[in-house]
Amino acid sequence: MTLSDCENIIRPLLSERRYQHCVNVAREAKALAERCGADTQEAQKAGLLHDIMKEAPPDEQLKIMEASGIILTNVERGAPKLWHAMAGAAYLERELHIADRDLLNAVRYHTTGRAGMSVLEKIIFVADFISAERDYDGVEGIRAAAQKGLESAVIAGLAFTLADLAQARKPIHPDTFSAYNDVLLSQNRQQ
Ligand code: DGI
Ligand code: FE
Ligand code: FE
Repeated sequence: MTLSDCENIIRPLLSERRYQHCVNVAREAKALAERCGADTQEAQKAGLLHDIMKEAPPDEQLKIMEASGIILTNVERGAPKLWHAMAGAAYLERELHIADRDLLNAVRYHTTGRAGMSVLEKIIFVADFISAERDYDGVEGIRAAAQKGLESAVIAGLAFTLADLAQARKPIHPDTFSAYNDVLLSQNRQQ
């Protein structure tokens, strides 16, 4: 599958604004991959595809997850914003017959992260936070962390999300916690 195949797949499924976000995430993912010696093609593909189900109706997202045997936890049921990542990976696997496990995981875990993320998973997680059009309060801090290294940026992104969710009294997915502890502890070990 080429990059233009990926563009053609997502274009009819997304608004112009969301499509542009995916193009920007792909561009950022390419830059991050170059800096850490990862596969730039894979990074761009995952960047283009990561939000493929973002604008699908919630009942369609639920249907795709159900069809692929995903049973939602209570936290997941109560947080529809988490669905597009799981539904996206399920859609890519079942409907588009993509078998690349690393790419599927990069899509599946791009919102929460998880313990034991691969380099590609970290790249997409970070690229989604700092893509060119992002302008939320705090984005500059995460961009600065990315200058230090991929792990620093993952930690900064997770710390931002955890604080934000707790502040808003929203449920926090266990994968978000495990990702934070895992990357933080493995980074401390390396220092
Ligand atoms: O799809 P994007 O908008 O590009 O970004 P995303 O997939 O990272 O989604 C961000 C949203 O997901 C944001 O509103 C916070 C929410 N989110 C991330 N982790 C968690 C979460 N929501 C809950 N309830 N729990 C989480 O652990
Ligand atoms: Fe997303
Ligand atoms: Fe995104």
